[in-house]
Amino acid sequence: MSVAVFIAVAILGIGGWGAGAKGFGAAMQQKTDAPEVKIDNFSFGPSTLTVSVGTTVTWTNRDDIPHTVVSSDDPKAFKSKVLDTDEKFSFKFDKAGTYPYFCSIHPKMTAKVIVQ
Ligand SMILES: [Cu+2]
Repeated sequence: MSVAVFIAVAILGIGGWGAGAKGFGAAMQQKTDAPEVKIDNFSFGPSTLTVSVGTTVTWTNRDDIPHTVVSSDDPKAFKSKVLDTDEKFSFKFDKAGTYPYFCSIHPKMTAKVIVQ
């Protein structure tokens, strides 16, 4: 094998691996039946979560500080109580749309759920 062919194969190999890994990630996201948003270090992760209609999303407070999960819409689509460390809040999204939310204790913490 010449050096040029070797390099071409190596580049193609890396490109193929990258595309494969991305496809795998997307497939994993769509297959998740019970998606979870982790609250940690004053942020929601992922900050944008896309789910299908009828999905229940669970938020878990992994921070050592209390947080809440409150819909920014009016009227509010959902509102959690104050979540202490490791406490969870779940909400089932029955209607398509974009659901922005925030933490009422730290209003700079914002994120959204997209339901399609
Ligand atoms: Cu908070």
